[in-house]
Amino acid sequence: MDRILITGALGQLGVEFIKYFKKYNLFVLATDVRNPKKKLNCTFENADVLDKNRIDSLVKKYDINIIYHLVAILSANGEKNPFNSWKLNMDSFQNIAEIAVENRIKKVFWPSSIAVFGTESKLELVTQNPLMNPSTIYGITKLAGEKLIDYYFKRFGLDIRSLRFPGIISTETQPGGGTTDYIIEMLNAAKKENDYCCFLSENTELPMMFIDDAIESAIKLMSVNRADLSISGSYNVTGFSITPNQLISEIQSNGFKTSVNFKPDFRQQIADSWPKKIDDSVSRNDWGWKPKFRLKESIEIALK
Ligand code: AKB
Repeated sequence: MDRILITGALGQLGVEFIKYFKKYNLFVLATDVRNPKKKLNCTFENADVLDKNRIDSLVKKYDINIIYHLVAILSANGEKNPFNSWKLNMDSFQNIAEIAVENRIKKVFWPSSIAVFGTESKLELVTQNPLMNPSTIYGITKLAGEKLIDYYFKRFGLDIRSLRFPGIISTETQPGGGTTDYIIEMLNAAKKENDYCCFLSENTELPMMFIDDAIESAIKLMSVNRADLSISGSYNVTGFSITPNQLISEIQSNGFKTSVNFKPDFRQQIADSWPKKIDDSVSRNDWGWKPKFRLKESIEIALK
């Protein structure tokens, strides 16, 4: 029986993973440095993943055999304090890897990101293995993590599985400090009939994915035989691509009024170094990935 530890459990992905696992009555230990604002439907421990001894003792105490390690400082926040971002993103990754090896954890899920790509990655349609020159410290930590996944698998047989997530559209928990966050901010502004000032220019195209697809993709990847996986780093996945202007049209066609003005800031440069579209055919071929939620449907649900 799987006994799952989720780190960074109160973030955008964590709360949705908890909901998913609880549907199947699995044991979940959620950890975070924050305390939950409302009661969680699972065991919770306040714990800092940088404190290796504490996480190690929780893994032993709760007899954990699967880890979803979701802690990260995202792209835009990362640029505000790159040293701190490297420390949190990499030291937490290393702690989890060591704990996983020492406690014979069956499998680890760790999200990578489209931030691993860069201006040399042929951004119109980014394939699985292009040249990668990430422009942010966040992207650099994700690329370093991808290399470590491969190394730890060959060196210790540690089974870490990973997806390069695009922007995630969630309705319950907000993202924090990312470059793709504009999409949720604009949707929320439309729902509240507020004006919105967009930090990316109107035609900036970026790949996105609806939260249910993000969760499904991770669960599916975690469930297949390792032998079927041709990639030992991280897989491309995507739902659809969208620009702020297309989002405005979608919001309006759902009957909402929007008043959006554009004031691109430092995040524009980050977005300009990221893919416009993602080729996820290797995921489709290796483990049967197929998104369920397309652009129109995702925006419609997010506006409810
Ligand atoms: C970000 O914008 O930093 C994240 C990501 C694409 O990894 N949402």
